[in-house]
Amino acid sequence: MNDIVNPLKGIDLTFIYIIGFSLVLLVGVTAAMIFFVFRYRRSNHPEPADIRGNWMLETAWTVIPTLIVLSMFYFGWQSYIGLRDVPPGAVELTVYGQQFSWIIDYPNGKQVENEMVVPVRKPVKLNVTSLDVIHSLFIPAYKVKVDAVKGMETYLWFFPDKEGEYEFFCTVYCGVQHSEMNGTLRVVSETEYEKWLNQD
Ligand SMILES: [Cu+2]
Repeated sequence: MNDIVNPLKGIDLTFIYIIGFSLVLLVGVTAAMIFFVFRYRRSNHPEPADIRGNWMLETAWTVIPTLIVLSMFYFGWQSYIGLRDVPPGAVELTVYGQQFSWIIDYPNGKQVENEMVVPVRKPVKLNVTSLDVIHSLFIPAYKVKVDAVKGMETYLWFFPDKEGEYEFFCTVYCGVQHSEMNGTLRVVSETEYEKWLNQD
C-alpha cells in the first residue's frame, strides 16, 4: 500500500508551480515597466521611435508563454487524473446526502450519520448520491469535493495518511438547515477501524 501516490502532492506542486511562474512574471513585468518609464522618459527620449515588427521577439513572446501555460495544464491534468483514478483495494463507502445530514453506508451493512470512520493508510472511495436536492460533499483536509445528485452516482477518493479528526460538510445551499449539514471524518488505525465496524 506504500506505492500509492497521494494526489494531494501533485495538487500542491501544481499550485506552487503556478504561483511561482505568476510571481516571476509579476516581478519581471513590473521591473521592465519601471525600467522603461525611466529609460524612455520624455527628457531622455523626446522623439518617440516608430518601431515595426520584430520577428524574433514576437515568436519568443508567443512561444514561451504558450509553453508555460501548456506545462501548467499538464501538471493540473496529471493531478486531476490522480484524483479520478482510484487505486485498487480502496475501502468503498456509499454516502447519501439528504436534507440535512449525510448518511454513510459501510459494506457490512453498518449505517451511520454525519460520522465517517476510515482506516489509516488505505485509499478510501466514496460513492456519493443524494436522496433529495443537490448537495456537495467537501472534505477540505483532503482537497476533495463532489456534488451529490439524486439519480446519479458520483465519486471521490482520498488517501488518509495520518490518523486524526477532520471535518466534512455540504457546500451547496440546500435548504434552511444547510449549515448543519456537516460531519466528522475520523482516521483511525486498522484494528480500531475493524473494532468500530463490527460494533453496533
Ligand atoms: Cu446539503
